[in-house]
Amino acid sequence: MTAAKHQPLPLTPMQTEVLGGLSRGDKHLPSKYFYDAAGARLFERICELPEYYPTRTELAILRTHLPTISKQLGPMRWLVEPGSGSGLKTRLLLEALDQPAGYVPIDISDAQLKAYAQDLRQGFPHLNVRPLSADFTADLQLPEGVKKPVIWFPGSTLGNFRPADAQAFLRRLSRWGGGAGELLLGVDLVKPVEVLEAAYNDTAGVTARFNLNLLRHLNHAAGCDFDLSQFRHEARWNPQIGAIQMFLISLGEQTVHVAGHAFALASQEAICTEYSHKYTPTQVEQLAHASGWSLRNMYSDPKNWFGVFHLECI
Ligand code: AVJ
Repeated sequence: MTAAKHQPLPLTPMQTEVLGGLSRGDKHLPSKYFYDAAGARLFERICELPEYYPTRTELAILRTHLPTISKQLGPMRWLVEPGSGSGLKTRLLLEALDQPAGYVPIDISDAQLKAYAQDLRQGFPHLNVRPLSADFTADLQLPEGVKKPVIWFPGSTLGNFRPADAQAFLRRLSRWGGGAGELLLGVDLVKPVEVLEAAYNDTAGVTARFNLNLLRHLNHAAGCDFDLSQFRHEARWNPQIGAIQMFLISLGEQTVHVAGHAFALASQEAICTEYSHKYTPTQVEQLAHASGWSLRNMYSDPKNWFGVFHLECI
């Protein structure tokens, strides 16, 4: 078969998303593509940074309150984790649960999921691990027999959703396993802007590398030609929407290509790469209520910087 040279190749889903985001007046790139292997390693380093408080704060809350949470959940529960691989936090929860019926990690990357499940079986030889390879934001079917699941969504990953999407996602979760489950939701809370901005502008520059790595990943995986030396990292609090936004700022006038399509960038033009919404406890409760959940308990740290919300299906 001969293909005419000028005929464009069909676009991959990733290229379609990138093209869509760069075609907007306010340019965006999808934050889910931060996490290639290098990005995942950089994120692990972010979690160790002195400025990045969420991971260690959530861990401290769990260490303090897991005995209580476990008692309230009761024995023989299924634990379901959309987006598997929260490592230590999940291990602590599994250790605290009273005779868990099983654990269902859900991830889009089948290879990563299998490796994670194998690893986990080593540490928990008696645990029934049932990995599910799926897009957890789409409709999905939990394994047969998983009823009244305890859904575990830590790390303030919910903050990456725009509020309307967060609501739709929580609504979907309320129907998993036929409904009437419970949800343990970790959410980063509103706090002084200096603390928030420092967490995303660390002095060691790891977050900057994490942000720029998105371009490197897209160059490899989506046929782009971003010149990483022509962008700088910026993160700032957006008070209108209550979110930290990360940007890559074009250092000069330039043209970038995505699968043969050209995009002009003005000097200082910003590409938004991530939203990290922060909530007050009241806002979380309202969001939960609007999507089929009611609050059983909220656990926090002494400074109220992070919340672990125990929700139950209405
Ligand atoms: C993993 C999405 C919760 O928003 O704080 C860390 C990702 N971005 N530093 C966050 C992130 C920059 C993180 N989440």
